[in-house]
Amino acid sequence: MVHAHVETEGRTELREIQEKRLRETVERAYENVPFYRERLEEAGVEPGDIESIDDITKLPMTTKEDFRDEYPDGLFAVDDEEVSRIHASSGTTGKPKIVSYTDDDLSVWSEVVARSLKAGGVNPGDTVQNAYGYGLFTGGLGLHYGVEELGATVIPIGGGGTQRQVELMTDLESDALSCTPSYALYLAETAEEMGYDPKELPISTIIFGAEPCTEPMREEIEERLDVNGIDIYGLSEIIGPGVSNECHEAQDGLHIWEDHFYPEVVDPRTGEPVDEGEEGELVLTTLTKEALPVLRYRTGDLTTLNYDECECGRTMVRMDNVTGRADDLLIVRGVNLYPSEIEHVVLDIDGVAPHYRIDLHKEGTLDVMELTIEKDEAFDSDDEDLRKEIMTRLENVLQFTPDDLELVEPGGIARTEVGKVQRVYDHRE
Ligand code: DLL
Repeated sequence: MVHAHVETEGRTELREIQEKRLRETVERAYENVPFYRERLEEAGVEPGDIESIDDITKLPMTTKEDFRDEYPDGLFAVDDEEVSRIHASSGTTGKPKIVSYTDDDLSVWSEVVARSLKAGGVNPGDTVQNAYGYGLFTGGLGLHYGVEELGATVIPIGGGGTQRQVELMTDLESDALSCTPSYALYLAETAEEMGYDPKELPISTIIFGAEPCTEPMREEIEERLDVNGIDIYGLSEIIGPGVSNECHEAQDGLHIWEDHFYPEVVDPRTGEPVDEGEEGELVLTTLTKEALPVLRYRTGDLTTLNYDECECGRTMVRMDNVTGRADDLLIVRGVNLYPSEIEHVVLDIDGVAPHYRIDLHKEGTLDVMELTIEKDEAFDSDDEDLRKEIMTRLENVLQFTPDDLELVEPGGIARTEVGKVQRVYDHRE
């Protein structure tokens, strides 16, 4: 069962929709955004040159820096009066990226989030407790209106206040929870401390996103709370949550709502398209956005596209779960490592809790990595054995071991109650 008929549309028909919408989007960007007109002219492209989807590669790419340079509204394609809502994504450095929506954009957003929820196994009539932060962050309001569009009930509790979340969830018999994966674990721990068995909580689905979640982390969430953990992906620059979502039937990749967002995957170093099925950086083009059309946006997120048929019947392409970003890459003593690779190895080991941090320092000219890992509640063996096992596995799988490995007691790593979790602290600058 799908939310919208187009989710099972034939690929040929879908392509026709995409082509028509791509032409309209390029036209809109060219006519209304001086930045895009200039970029297209530099590239020697006119809107009329874009006839088929394959012509998309003629278009220049848009980057995070372009959003920063055009701060606050240089990329907007409509007058202020037509803008119904503003959101912003706070980067760790510099100005936030400001994004805008017309009424129609907001309708599209609710629609794609409703599709996402339905794909994730949430149904009209269900109650969804929305624990994403409300405000400039797109998570809160994005999920909120999607739940309403689906015909489900939303509890707009927002982030934090975890004891209250647990109580309300129990009293109101919430069917689903939407939050970051790290918060789902924190909620499970809090429930335990309050004397609840997390498995007995009424929720059967968690719609998690906004930060990476490796497979061992997902298993931990599903097992601890006895839920289905469903991945929702999105980013402010494109719309917010609801660019793609896993279906509960297959739980094997996230269907991209391709009638609104056109995906490509490129080599992060060269920007050239990779072969089908190869990993690379996701590049997205909006196909219907009015206030902020975005051409070939380099998301920084690493994934692969899978055009195989899905058992759920949806025909829309699937992307792999995003477990890393091109700019997450750590270069430590000349070795290239993604934090998600370390997480994958470490969380698979018995005795380890899904909480860790990576600290990088300089000692003279040498990079030094300190890995701090929390022991699991059930762990009752020798620390030295666990330490050895972690080191051996890291060496065997990644040919890399940290300079210092510290094991801490359960609860020893600070939790993130609001916002996105931070696991890497690079003190080298
Ligand atoms: O995080 C939108 C969102 C809200 C998505 C709620 C899902 C749920 P931004 O703050 O602009 O928007 O951050 C976007 O977060 O480029 C990814 O790097 C990361 N991200 C988002 N969803 C996922 C996910 C929201 N499911 C950036 N898995 C993106 C991994 C994700 N990373």
